[in-house]
Amino acid sequence: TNAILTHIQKASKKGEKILAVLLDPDKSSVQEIPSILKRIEKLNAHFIFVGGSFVENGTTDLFVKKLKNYTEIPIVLFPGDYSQVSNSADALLFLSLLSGRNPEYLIEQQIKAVPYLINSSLEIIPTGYILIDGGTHSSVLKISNTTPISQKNTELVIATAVAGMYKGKQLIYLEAGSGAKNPVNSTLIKKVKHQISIPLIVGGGIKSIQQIKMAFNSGADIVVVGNAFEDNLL
Ligand code: 1GP
Repeated sequence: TNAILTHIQKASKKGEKILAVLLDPDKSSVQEIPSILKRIEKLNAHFIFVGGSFVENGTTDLFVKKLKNYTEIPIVLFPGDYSQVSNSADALLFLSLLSGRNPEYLIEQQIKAVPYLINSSLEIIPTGYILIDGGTHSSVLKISNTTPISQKNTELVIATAVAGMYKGKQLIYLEAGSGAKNPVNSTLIKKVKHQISIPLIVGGGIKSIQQIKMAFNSGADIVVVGNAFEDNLL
């Protein structure tokens, strides 16, 4: 099925905004799940993204299964590498790091993921992932060994997003990096949104309700919050 993508596309057409809370199985313990879920429901988040940069093999699956015991909120995998797959999740963002020039994150990891995905019922959503300079040395940057695009280089960010759309990506994700000092700025979100006809995800360094609203008002269809949620700022 493609229930999750259809949901996102419909919401995007209607201008309905989607808040996603990112949980890192490496940072949150399974015991904390019930209380985490209470906070997520209070925030009115529509999706739970699960993923991280350094997650041990098997941890993701246990974590997702436990979440599923307690909630109906759709779980979308946002994997840091090919091993972070769980068939208990609802969907998987099949990411290509389009801003980078490292073949490992353009195609190698995707090929390595196939044995985990080929017989699964997970909904796989082709997603163009674009790393924007958030003013901090993020773990995406470290691990992928790629250069983020400057927030000032609007033309390159737009061209990368549009190329992703032409390549058949169903979503574009503008990522300032986990814990970014500077989230993706409002002008950049507006300009990218204006040039693409597929839903736009924005994340990295968003720390307040005000910043969430700003990203939504600029044109983000989905806003992702990770650290701010984990640090109890929301
Ligand atoms: C990181 O976009 C996500 O991949 C969320 O970032 O943890 O800074 O909210 P934060």
